[in-house]
Amino acid sequence: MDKITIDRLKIFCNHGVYEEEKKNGQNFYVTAVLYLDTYPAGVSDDLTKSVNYAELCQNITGFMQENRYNLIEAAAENLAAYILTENSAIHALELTVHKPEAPIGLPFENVSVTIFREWQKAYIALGSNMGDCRALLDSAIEKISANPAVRLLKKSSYIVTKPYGGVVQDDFLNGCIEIETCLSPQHLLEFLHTVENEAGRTREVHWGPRTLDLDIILYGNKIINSEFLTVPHCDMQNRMFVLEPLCEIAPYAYNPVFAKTALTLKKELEQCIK
Ligand code: A4P
Ligand code: MG
Repeated sequence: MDKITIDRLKIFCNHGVYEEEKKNGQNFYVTAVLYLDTYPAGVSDDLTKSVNYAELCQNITGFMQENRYNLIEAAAENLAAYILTENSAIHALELTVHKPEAPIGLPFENVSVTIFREWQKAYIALGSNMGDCRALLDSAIEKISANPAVRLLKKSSYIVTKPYGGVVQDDFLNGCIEIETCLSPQHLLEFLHTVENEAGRTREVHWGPRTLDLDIILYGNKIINSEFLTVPHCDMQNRMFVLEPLCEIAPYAYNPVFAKTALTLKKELEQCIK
């Protein structure tokens, strides 16, 4: 991907753990490498097709001066989210916050933190079999879309499905959405848990009845196997209630574990069920 680099933008502001730093302020420097497609601006010579870096420098300065953080990690994290959500042309960002005047009490040249954040496509499966299922799914999608770090791209129809997994319970209403997000997979999961909790979700029976279940089915081409998160979803290949809505909006969504598209997985599952 093409990039535009803003190198060491100097900003006087008041981040720091110590009271003196908050009160007196010091010079910080921000380096931002913006990853975007410069082709439309390159062939048209039209600023509106690119990122206006003069305006962005003003906005970065404003953000760093209007907000106060103890840590440069927090300044970088929040600034990255601000830049990515406010500038739709920027796909990814490498951001460095330098603090060369940090109160270390020893001779040193610089201290800095560098982070990389990007927009990624992800698929979320939605399910409900308690209460007003349709209203619960609609409200979940509304809440997800209201997060500035998420863009809703596509939404499947809802389908009524028989319970899967052996627990005797009511039928489910299932659906799937395609989003773009600059939240990391872990932060996306935490955010989805807050949306589940707001819908009155309790966790009593594994695979049991629920007001709202939000599962991350795919996140870019990432493969994640941590204690709290498995992506691609470890059972998506066996769940028609996931594959059917997913194929409606993204038949070519790719499962990097099986190296197969959603459509191939659905066809294979149909063969198994026959
Ligand atoms: N977790 C790990 N990977 C993921 C992921 N990719 N997405 C962890 C979301 N969460 C993930 O989930 C337990 C933990 O899984 C989470 O805290 C997270 O850290 P949970 O929703 O809290 O608990 P659960 O519901 O008991 O388990 P699980 O595995 O989420 O249940 P499922 O797999 O969602 O199955 N039948 C039909 N027809 N339609 C349905 O929607 N849903 C279920 C629930 C059963 N049968 C169904 C349906
Ligand atoms: Mg779940």
